Amino acid sequence: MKRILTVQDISCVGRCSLTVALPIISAAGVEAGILPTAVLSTHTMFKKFTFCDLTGEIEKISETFKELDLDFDAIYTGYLGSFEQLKLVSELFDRNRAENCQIVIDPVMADNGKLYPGFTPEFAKEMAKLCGKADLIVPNLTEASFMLDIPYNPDYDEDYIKELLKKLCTLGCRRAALTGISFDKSKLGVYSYDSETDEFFYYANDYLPVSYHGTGDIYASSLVGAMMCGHSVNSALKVAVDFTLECIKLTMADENRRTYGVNFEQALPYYIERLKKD
Ligand code: PXL
Repeated sequence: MKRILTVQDISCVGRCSLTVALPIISAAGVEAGILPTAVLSTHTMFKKFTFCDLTGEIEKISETFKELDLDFDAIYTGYLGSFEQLKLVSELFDRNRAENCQIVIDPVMADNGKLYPGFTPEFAKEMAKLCGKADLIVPNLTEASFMLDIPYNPDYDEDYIKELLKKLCTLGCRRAALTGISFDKSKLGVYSYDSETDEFFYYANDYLPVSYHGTGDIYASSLVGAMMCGHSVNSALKVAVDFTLECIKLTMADENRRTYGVNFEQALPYYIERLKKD
């Protein structure tokens, strides 16, 4: 069985970061090791939340993994909250990256043209440096724009996206995949570029006119799960688009839904079936 390590916070309620990554990766039949970077009562989009920083644990845990020869088939990072955490995670990559370990970075920090609370343009530039160490990064258009220090342009065309993807790979990562890309109002998907083969790839499924918090974490987690159970990167990018859409459909259909998160739990049986196909 493959084992991954995912490094991100625990938001106790709100369906994001580890409370999403752990069940989704487990559903893929992959062991999910976790390194919690902080414990919050909810994610930071709630009007009130507690925050307990675990930055001081990162190096100790990482060194202990190394001493115990615990290795990982992938290291997947999500929300990271400070410059210090970026530095420590960069060191963790150097220390805990075994041969053939895939590093996947979701540079969670912004959406819809705006940084999330607590993030700055300087942080985005440091995140860009961390992304240079990845095999695959999965920013949305806003995160990509902040990391490259260019204006956010939601009126893009295909040439613009291709150019952006090439620029993202000049950060040093092998592949970049831009999430939430749409060229017509009926479809939404992912556009990726592999700098080693010089190949682009686009896959889209139905676009639904709603926006729920946490879909990015669901996308990245289901992508890593699919990659770890034998899907090629392009096939895993597709699985994650289809699963995220299924989660959104179920959320829309839930009349009693709470005001946060996505009903990914009810879509897990779909994910398990979807993983059996290309
Ligand atoms: O969904 C991304 C995320 C993860 N963790 C925390 C967040 C957010 C987005 O706002 O606040 C703590």
